[in-house]
Amino acid sequence: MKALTTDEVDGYLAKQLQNWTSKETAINRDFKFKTFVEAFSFMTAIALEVEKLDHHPDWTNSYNKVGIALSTHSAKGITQLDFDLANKIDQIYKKYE
Ligand code: H2B
Repeated sequence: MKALTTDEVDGYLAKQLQNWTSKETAINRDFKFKTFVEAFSFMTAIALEVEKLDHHPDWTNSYNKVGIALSTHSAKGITQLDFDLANKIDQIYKKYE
């Protein structure tokens, strides 16, 4: 899959994914939870989805915080797959908000 241009990425973020920002070659969002268990449960739900999609996040976890960066390693940039996954992750997060 082909990497999107900066303009394409910025356009998509402005119109459809306002909670995400682009930095270098990834789109990013930070999530916060009440507890570590909630944060880890969120990560577990995402893990099951990304295995099905065969598209995986780069992420960090510190107690009740999860930071997610999405990029398509094989394309060395951001592709439609990253936006699809970001939408899925936002859907999953709704259960915790
Ligand atoms: N995830 C991401 N984010 N980018 C990739 O290029 C990628 C992946 N490639 N998950 C997949 C796995 C590939 O390595 C396997 C072999 O399909």
